[in-house]
Amino acid sequence: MESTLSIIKPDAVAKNVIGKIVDRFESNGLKIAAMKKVQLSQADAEAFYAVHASRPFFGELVSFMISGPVVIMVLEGENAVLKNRDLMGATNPKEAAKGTIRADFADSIDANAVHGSDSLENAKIEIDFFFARREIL
Ligand code: RTP
Ligand code: MG
Repeated sequence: MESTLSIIKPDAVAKNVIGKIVDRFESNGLKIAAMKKVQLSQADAEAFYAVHASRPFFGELVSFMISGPVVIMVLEGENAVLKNRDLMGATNPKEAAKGTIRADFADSIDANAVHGSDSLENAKIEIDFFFARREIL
């Protein structure tokens, strides 16, 4: 059993498709072990995406992530990290495979609907960043 972190980004929350995205996870064998709606601060977003701090898109990424509320989840299941990445599709929705969350709900490489941990190691770090043990059930 693995756990991974998922974020429904501000664009998808604004589009009112939280339920449709959660359904993709539940329909594909992932369980919602924790879930909360949060308005990230600039400091939250900068710390969460610190690995990208030197990238040219960092400023845009941070301002996009704080442009409205997000929904943060811990997903649990077999191969949860990879399964979530497969369900999400490619970073750029134009390149995302048919039927993936980004192909169906994302508008651009910035407003790309969801975040998902990219490794088991990062999943643990990201889950600890947002959730206390008692919030994960
Ligand atoms: P995420 O971390 O949000 O799940 O996305 P990802 O792994 O598919 O992509 P990553 O390389 O980690 O990049 C994080 C987010 O930064 C934005 N980005 N913009 N303009 C660009 O070239 C560019 N590249 C990445 C995307 O919003 C991406 O989700
Ligand atoms: Mg990433």
